[in-house]
Amino acid sequence: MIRIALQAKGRLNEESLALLRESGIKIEESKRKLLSKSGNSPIEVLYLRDDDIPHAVCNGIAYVGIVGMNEVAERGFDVELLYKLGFGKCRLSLAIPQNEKYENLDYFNGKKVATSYPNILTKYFREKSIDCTIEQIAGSVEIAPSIGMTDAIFDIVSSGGTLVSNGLVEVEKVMESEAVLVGNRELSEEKKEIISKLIFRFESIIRSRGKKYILVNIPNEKIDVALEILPSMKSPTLLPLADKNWSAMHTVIDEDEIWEKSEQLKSIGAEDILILSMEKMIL
Ligand code: PRT
Ligand code: ZN
Repeated sequence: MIRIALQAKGRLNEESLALLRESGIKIEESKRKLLSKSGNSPIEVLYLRDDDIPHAVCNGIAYVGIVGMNEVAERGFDVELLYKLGFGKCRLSLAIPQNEKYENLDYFNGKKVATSYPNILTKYFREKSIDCTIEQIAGSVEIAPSIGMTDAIFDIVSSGGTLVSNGLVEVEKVMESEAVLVGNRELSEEKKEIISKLIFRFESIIRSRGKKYILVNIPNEKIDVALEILPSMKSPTLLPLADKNWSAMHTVIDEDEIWEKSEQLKSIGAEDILILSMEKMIL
């Protein structure tokens, strides 16, 4: 049995559960339970606050966990980084009031910074030889400068909207973060095997994100040009059509390229372009 720690509620909860569900792991969706067994796999889910996940994985209460890289770095527990999951993307940045003049990191010498991530920031300032006072606060970090508590903040930024609405401007990006799968360092071979199967499923799902399946009919004399327009994982599948002068080409493309590639294909005489969603990409 593999116990996986997930955030009980919050920004990572839904996508973490979706990843398990898409991996074919059925989990009872009772919100009040701390521990939920899968009905069809040797997996149980332990719901925790994200702050507690690195510790739970490090001491073996859970064998693996899904948590933001920022929490892993802040807590400092020795866990193995198994896989980057591509969601919950954000950055940890230093921000100062908009009306302040900023040239470089020396700005922070002798200043006070509010943050919920004191360990990451202490390490950063130490490496950069900046002498700055760090005020640890649990939440609403962004209001600290406006109430005169600190000169600046160090916090998670995603769209940047929170900074703007609090009259702050981002001046230094200290680390990038995303949700990661972390593991306990002393797992049995049997558990490692179950986890590597889980990672294989996660990979197949994550790889297919942002990709589409394209089917297009091409006149045979244009196949070479179409191959240049549609490079693919190996090479596109080509199937003859009933009309001997035409072939169907199937391949995978990036979602952002759909319109540009479709227009290029149309311009060389391609017809009947179908774009389909992709669920999993197993290589
Ligand atoms: O209750 P629990 O302790 O489990 O949850 P939490 O409140 O500590 O964390 P939660 O659910 O807010 O975030 C979980 C994780 O999501 C974080 O540790 C990050 O890894 C990741 N993440 C991704 C974010 C954001 N994006 C994010 N934008 N976490 C927080 N924010 C907040 C940020 O603190 C700031 O207040 O959103 C605001 C900034 O957003 P923008 O878009 O305005 O820049
Ligand atoms: Zn938290």
